[in-house]
Amino acid sequence: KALFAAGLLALSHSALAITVGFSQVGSESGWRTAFSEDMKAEAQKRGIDLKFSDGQQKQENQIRAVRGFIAQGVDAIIIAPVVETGWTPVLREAKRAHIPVIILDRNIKASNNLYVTRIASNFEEEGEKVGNWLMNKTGGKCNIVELQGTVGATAAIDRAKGFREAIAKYPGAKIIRSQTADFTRAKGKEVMESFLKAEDPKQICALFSHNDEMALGAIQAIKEAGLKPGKDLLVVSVDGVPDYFKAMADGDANITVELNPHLGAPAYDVVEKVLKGEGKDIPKLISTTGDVFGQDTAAAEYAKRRQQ
Ligand code: GZL
Repeated sequence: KALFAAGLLALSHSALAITVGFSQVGSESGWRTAFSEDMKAEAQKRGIDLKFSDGQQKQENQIRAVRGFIAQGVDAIIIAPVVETGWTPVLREAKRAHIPVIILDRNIKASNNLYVTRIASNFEEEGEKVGNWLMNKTGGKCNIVELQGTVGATAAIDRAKGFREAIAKYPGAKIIRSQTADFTRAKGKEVMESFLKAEDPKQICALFSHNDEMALGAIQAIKEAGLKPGKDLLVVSVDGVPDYFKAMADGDANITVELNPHLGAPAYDVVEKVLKGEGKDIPKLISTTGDVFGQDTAAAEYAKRRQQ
């Protein structure tokens, strides 16, 4: 009898547990892995059965994973899309299967009746905040090289846009080189090396990197070229990963705009609301944008973050 009761309990428990399929971009940056860890930890905390899929930065892997979640009949699907186009067909399949979809972080070009909401930072604002800081620091006179994020990713498209808007009114501010380094540290180093060969390094006033990971690679290249990053060549970026706070504390980088990696709680709040039938008044965009952090608080912030 006890065995039977235990079986029932287990059954009822599993019946109660929400199953969520999460299709993640990949593990290209420290920010991305912090985001993934948060999604797993928060699911664990809430007793949510999370099916996690790492897309290795390829959209076809992400779409295949979403199709798998639909076939498994998960209760909800969460997608962190690598690029903005190409999502409509698979989102329609999820809709036909009556599985709610939530978009996290980067944006997609698809009708917003195909997903419940998007939770993200305002990437354009991030680019503007970096541009404004740099113009204040340099009095609007600066030859800038730019490491762009993944081609087709709204984080890259909009950070580039916001940065350009911020520097547009300064005729002395010029972007003299711009190239994608796919948000990774290795490519960031590689592309920065090519910039330093193509230009007279003494003519480069600043590096604007779309994320800290690429900036950390570029800092190595700047040092190997015999220059002092953060001094001879200003370094400004986005994300706020611990290693970058260390670089700022060491004087090798100047500022970053923090990007919140803790998207688990707001995402699962939406899932739980929708599954209880309370999803109708959820806004189509839930967005927060981080603050600018600099060298003055870097050591303290680093000490706080590396323990997390
Ligand atoms: C932006 C996010 C970017 C991070 C990078 O929200 O999509 O992707 O800035 C990551 O670190 O690769």
